[in-house]
Amino acid sequence: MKLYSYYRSSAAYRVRIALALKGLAYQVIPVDLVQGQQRQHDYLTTNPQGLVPALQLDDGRILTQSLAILEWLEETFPEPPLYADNPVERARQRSLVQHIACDIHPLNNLRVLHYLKGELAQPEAQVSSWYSHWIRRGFTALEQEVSSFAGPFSLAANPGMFEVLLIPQIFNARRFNVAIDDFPQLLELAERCEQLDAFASAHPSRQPDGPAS
Ligand SMILES: N[C@@H](CCC(=O)N[C@@H](CS)C(=O)NCC(=O)O)C(=O)O
Repeated sequence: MKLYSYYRSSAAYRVRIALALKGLAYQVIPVDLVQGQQRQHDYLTTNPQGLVPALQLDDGRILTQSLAILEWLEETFPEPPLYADNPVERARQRSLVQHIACDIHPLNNLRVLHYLKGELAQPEAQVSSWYSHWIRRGFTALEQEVSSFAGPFSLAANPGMFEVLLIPQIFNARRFNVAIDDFPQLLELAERCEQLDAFASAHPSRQPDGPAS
């Protein structure tokens, strides 16, 4: 499989974590978002939406939208599972996943920040305040949710789809200097995940197009 990715893209980071948790090999095709490669003709034939990630399957078919890719991975490679067996638990886990993917992340996407800075002429301080507001508001509710987990991770003994989404969102918060020290349960959960190989290997600092390369 080929993953169209950018090292700092949190949506691509999600997919990298899930691929690693499931032990699947893949090749990274870097798409430089800062240089605008996502809007160039070549990439638009892969994903007309001009966003990463996109996953090209071994037969050439292409999947886009990280949640759709993650659900496909879960259905196609069920081990180890990233959701609970129980339908009610699964619905609760999907709710946490959507909280991040639908209610936090899209508000702080690169093109949204560019629009605020460019078309709406907002100064840097206002844009940072916008960024921080939506992360902190989301994390306030998530901090409460995490306290009801039955073990150290969302799947009790193991991380699941929630952590696949949470860790990249925490990376984004740190990258943009959002104050998150007052979310200790989320930070402890992140620390537990970051000690696992699958999470460590998917980290932006370990990507072929990352700063160390
Ligand atoms: N809902 C999409 C969001 C993807 C997305 O926002 N990708 C960002 C990087 S995290 C991107 O490609 N941004 C490029 C741009 O805004 O021009 C998904 O989950 O795949």
